[in-house]
Amino acid sequence: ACEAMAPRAVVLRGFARDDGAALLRAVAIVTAQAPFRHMVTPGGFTMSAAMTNCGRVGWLTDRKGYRYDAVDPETGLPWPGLPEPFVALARHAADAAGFADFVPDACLINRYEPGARLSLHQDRNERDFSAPIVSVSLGLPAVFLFGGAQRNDRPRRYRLEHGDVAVWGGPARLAFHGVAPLADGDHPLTGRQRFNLTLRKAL
Ligand code: MD5
Ligand code: FE
Repeated sequence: ACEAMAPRAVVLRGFARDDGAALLRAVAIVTAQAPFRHMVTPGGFTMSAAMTNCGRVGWLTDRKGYRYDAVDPETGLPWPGLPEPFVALARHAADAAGFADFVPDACLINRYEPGARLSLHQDRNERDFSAPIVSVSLGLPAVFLFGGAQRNDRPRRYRLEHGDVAVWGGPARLAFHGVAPLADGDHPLTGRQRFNLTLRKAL
């Protein structure tokens, strides 16, 4: 099942459900080397979602700004490589959404606990906005807020569940978006947590 949010932006319902356990095992391997942490925004706020990365570069924020870096500032080590199941899923999902030959080089992993949220923002730190972004939801469901090109555009709300995969390309690639505060719950694979994998071509 495929639901269009906007031109060239779709939700593939349940696309990753059968791979959920394997993807979560890969998350555990990545986070053993690059632990989840709460980053600080340039404005000095600590983010409620915990984050880490894998791939050639990882997305960071601190008092100096937003950027990609090849080194994890917490460990001083390169980020762990992209797990093969992440790469395969991203390619297959992009393909199903009409983006041939998507090769991600970075994955931001977000972890939400009850109450954690992501305020409206645009993803603008990548070099090539023509590549899509593939987002995989695992664990507890969330309400995704999908706005427009302007911060003031009233967002539409989409419930994203375990195994749902969203692919953002075209004009939607630069839409404002966010995640509403996570409702409490208990998921058989993740407990009181939601994970989101955001696969990007950053370089
Ligand atoms: C999440 N993460 O659920 C979301 C999923 C992030 C982030 O937003 O930056 O870590 S990715 C949703 C997304 C990506 C790119 C474009 C659009 C949505 N969009 O145009 O709506 O943790
Ligand atoms: Fe985003």
